[in-house]
Amino acid sequence: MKARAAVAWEANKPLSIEEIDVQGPKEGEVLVRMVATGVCHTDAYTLSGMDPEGRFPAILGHEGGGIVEAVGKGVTSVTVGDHVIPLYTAECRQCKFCLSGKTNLCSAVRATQGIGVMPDGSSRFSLNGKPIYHYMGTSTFSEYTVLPEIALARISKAAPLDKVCLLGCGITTGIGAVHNTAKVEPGATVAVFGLGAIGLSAIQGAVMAKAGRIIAVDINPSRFELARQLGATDCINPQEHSLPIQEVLIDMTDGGVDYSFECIGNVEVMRQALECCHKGWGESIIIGVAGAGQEISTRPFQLVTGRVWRGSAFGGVKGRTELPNYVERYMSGQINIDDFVSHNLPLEQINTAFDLLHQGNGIRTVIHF
Ligand code: NAD
Ligand code: DAO
Ligand code: ZN
Repeated sequence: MKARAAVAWEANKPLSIEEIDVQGPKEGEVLVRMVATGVCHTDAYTLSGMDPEGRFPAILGHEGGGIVEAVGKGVTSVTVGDHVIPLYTAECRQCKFCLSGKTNLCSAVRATQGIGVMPDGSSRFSLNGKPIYHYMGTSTFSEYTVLPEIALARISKAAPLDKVCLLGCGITTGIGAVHNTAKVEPGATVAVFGLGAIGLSAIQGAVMAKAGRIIAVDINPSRFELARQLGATDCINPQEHSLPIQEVLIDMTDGGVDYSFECIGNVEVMRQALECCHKGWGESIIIGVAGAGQEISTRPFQLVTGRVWRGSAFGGVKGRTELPNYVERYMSGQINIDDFVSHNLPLEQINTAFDLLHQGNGIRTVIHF
């Protein structure tokens, strides 16, 4: 079938709207009609050429909401007409990772997903016979996309797809990192570095966890209003302080925070986020994705004296099992998504969404098909 899609022909070039060919779903696969998709910092990162897994030409996008159009042989967990959120972290429920009870990472389709193809090694996208790679196993910047059945969360049909698409990445990641990775407890002091969709969602997660103090840190002060509205108790711009930000935070919190979250992808900030943690027990969670080849550093004594460094992918959330409940929590007013949608644009204007992201203008643009 034909589909309108935004194709990334090469790194650092605007996406190009094309009418591509999409092959139907093979065994275990599902064809999804996308209704809406967010544009995340990670899409921009891959388009910049800094992502070691980035292959071109590709159809980017991983924060989508859509409707099942057709299913391949053997598919049992979704049916035509179901509303779904694509998962870049699949959940097969059978692999060593899924069965471990220790992680949401799943190995079932990981190897092929990482090189931009479906589990059988081929792509379902092409133009004039030339294959176009998948991206993160999701490729939500296409009107029609194909995913393995195990990479789809089936959600309530009552939920607006142009809002809950953001649960496909940013909002779930921030909330999940607080609950599943850090396990923030009531009364805890929390610092969140970077107030994009991820950091602002970590703030809402910290409020849900009943954190006592939530310190929001960003160099873009236009982010502070929403941070406060979501529950930040303090907002700090490191550029307004002469001392290193970790020292400022330690002074403010009688020795450091209980939990910090790095939601930027900056290795210098990762160090600040670790070092502002309280001696003996403070934990820092890395969520941001740093450029290829970059490394983190600190004095080992920071760890010897009890600070802990962790990382979190998709907030530790098992998508097929847990995402439907995130959708329900949005529907019942417990999760804020609406305030994160700063712009709505048609697919044809997707490059404007990348411009807005680079300008730090708004939180999330939602693309409508
Ligand atoms: P974003 O660009 O919308 O937000 C980043 C924020 O960081 C901005 O407000 C910016 O002003 C601020 N910032 C930049 N430099 C700073 C500094 N030195 N000190 C303080 N603040 C600074 O990005 P986003 O979409 O919220 O994504 C954040 C990061 O999370 C990205 O690296 C993205 O790739 C990553 N990510 C990770 C996962 C995961 O599962 N681990 C999932 C989604 C996104
Ligand atoms: O299982 O080896 C693996 C990798 C899983 C990838 C998980 C994604 C981590 C965060 C990437 C940014 C998401 C938008
Ligand atoms: Zn698995």
